[in-house]
Amino acid sequence: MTALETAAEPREIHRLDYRPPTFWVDSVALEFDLGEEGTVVTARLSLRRNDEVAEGPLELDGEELETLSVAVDGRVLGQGEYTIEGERLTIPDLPARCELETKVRIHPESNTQLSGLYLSSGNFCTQCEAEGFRRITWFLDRPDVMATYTVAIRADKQRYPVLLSNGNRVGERDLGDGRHEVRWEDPFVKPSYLFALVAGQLASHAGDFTTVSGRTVRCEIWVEAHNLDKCDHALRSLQAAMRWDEEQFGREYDLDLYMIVAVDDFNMGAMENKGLNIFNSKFVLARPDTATDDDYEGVEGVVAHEYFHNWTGNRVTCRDWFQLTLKEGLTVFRDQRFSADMGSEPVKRIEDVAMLRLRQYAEDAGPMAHPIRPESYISMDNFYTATVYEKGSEVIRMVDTLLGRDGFRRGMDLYFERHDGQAVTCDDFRAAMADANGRDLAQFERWYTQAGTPRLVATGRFDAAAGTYSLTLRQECPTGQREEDFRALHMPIRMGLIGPDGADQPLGFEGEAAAGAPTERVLELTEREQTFVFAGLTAEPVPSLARGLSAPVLLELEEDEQRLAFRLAHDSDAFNRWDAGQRLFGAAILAGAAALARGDEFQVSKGLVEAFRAVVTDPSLDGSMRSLAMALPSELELAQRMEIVDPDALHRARRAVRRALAEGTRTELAALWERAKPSGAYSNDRASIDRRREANVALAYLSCLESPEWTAAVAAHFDGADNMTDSQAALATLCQLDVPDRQRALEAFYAKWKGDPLVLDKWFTLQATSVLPGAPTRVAALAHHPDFTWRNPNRVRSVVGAFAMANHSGFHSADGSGYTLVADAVIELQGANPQLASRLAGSFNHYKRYDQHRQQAMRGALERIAAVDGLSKDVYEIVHRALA
Ligand code: B3K
Ligand code: ZN
Repeated sequence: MTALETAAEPREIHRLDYRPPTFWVDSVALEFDLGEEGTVVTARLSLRRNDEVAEGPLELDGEELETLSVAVDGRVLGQGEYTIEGERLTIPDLPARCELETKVRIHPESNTQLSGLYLSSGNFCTQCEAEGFRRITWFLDRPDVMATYTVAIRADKQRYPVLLSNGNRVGERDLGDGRHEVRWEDPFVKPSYLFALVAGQLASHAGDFTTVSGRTVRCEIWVEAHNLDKCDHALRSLQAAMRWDEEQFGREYDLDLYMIVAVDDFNMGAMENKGLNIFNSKFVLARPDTATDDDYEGVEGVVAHEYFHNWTGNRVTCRDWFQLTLKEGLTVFRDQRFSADMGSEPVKRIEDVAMLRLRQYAEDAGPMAHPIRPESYISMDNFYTATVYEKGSEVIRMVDTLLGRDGFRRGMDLYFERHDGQAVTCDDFRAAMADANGRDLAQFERWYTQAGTPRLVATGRFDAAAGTYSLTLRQECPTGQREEDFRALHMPIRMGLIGPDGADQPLGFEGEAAAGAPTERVLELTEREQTFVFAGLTAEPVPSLARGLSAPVLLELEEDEQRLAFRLAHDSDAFNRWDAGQRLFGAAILAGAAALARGDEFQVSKGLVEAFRAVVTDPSLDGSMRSLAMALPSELELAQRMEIVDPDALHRARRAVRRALAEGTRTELAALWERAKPSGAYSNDRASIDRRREANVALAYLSCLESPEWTAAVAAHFDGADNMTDSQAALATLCQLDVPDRQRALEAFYAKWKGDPLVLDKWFTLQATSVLPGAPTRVAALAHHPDFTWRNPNRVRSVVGAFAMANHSGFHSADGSGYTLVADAVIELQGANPQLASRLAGSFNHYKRYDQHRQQAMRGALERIAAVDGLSKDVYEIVHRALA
């Protein structure tokens, strides 16, 4: 028998098995006696039988609870009156209405999973989504059970002066024995996953927000006192998000208090608990000398995302976890739009699509492919995926495109009107959108049921005599999915036709009056294949399709280097300009990799260098756009397009293209650096951010020349930096160069920042992502550094995560040592922190796409993980899907 067959099989949950609960919980009263060695939780639930379900016992979820007592309506139940089996407490005979009181002891002090109640930097905090509340008390731990909560927290006054929970603070008293109690009340019904508690030594940076109806909301950012000077950006971001949601969606905040707490040990980015968000400190703390411009944008985006959940997620929540994209896809869409409004729309769109293609398209093409509304799971935590979030957002974006901005708003209004205070489904959302606009969105449901990235094959034919251009668009089954399961999707394709002069042509359909025709249209596809004929054209146009990536598809259109360079120079859609460049550079690198794999030489074409030069010098591009347009597609992204991935050839080809572009345009790059390099003191206005971006990308290219002159310039840039953006960029560049300045700069950076965990994470990441030879050995050494710990997820991700996900050539080192290292990490972590371990285990998901030798090595790594005794269900699910 193989290890696979002996491993105990965890239970799989199916979407179609949804059953309503036998009881509702109307209100919950919780009492916490927080202690250093064990915490006692008393829960009083007002239960009401669900009339829709004829009969059935009460079944509560619980995990790692020591049950001290169970009482109904004040009477303690005897042994025979209830059963506890595994993670379930069952009480067979209960009146239709009653009060259930349970008392349990839990151990936050030894909770390393960071789910439920745990300690971070000596402070208590919680994480309950998806199923962490059951690790705190017995409960109907499912999102369709919504209740009001009152909470009393008791703890030592010295050690835990600050005691927080959801809602409003309604009382405080001294308990006399060195302990105190604070009481909280949340008037809004919520599911258990939104419960939160924080206790510890914290200080707050606060400000006010006046809502559109004139109410004053107090906004508090809670951190360890030494971080108080890094909170202002988070506070301002919160206030901006509150205003934006009022203006764009008419959504006002509903409590008088909004709190954000930053904790260092957190499995993901942040959590939208009602009135008491808990954040990974990475998405709160920012000061110019510790956080980059990108970090600032990250804080703004995540603060906004969690705030937007107050309406899309909290006031209207999910009926069951299969509906997760109902709140996540929608909220990502809202935060993306917010960030676009705060900064640059095309830049934001490019960043989002780049991430979508890198992470989500890859997920869609591998063993974890699932529809945005999955059909089954073993561990829900494994389904907080790029597909549910980012593709989910793309699906909402298509609704917005199909209905128009006003129509979308009408749909949102109806959605809130119908479902405020309810736990609902993706179908309910779609129905609100359709009904508010008198539209049929039945076919659109297929985006919720079909997995994979559809291919859209485009062909165009110009008829010079007739002056027509026929565009045929054909939807093809996604790679890895079964042809018989694929049905045509309803998708909007935004497009234009570019004339020889570079201008968009009027798009008159054949048989229509050409006069006044728009120069851009949204074609609505509903069939496998459709042809659109445009008339009145005097010369063959160049099509620009799926502008702004108007549908999450893989667009396949034959375009040679000349045509791509033309679109890179002329496409009126900023996104498609960038995309043309990515296709152009990507094709060159892939052709180079193929040549190198055959043992041939390859040359970068003159045309490619000229196209690049145009980007470097184009006066119409702002610095952010220029830096995006100059960036070559990553090895990880290009690997997705290779038949059999050859990491070495790919790496060498990309390097060669980079160097050839730098050599061919060194004069222009140097001029760009001269123009944009730091001058005067740091400022964080948009123009300064743009300049920093283009300066740093120019310098990074120049460093490829490996000349003493430019290496010295990078070192000087590092030494002179007065902000983290420049400091990190310079150090990142040095980390890819085999020069003495690299070690010197790393030591200086460490000496300066060793006391700041978030900055130290950067120091680890820059080394873990260095592609210099010997990467696995260096990364193994980093994991033995005195500042490394397996207990802090940010630190683990900064070393092992960064290596596995962002150092393609290092992770895939031919000797397999990269795989061994990551598999060892998964095994090390899987018991203590299954969620973190399972994310890392996903690094092997694409092993089948590599050469035989690497495939075998990765398969071996997966099998070694699968053979671990008592493997956590999170890791089990990932590994078994990959091996299947
Ligand atoms: N809703 C949380 C994610 C919870 C993840 C649970 N494993 C953060 C967010 O999406 O806003
Ligand atoms: Zn979210």
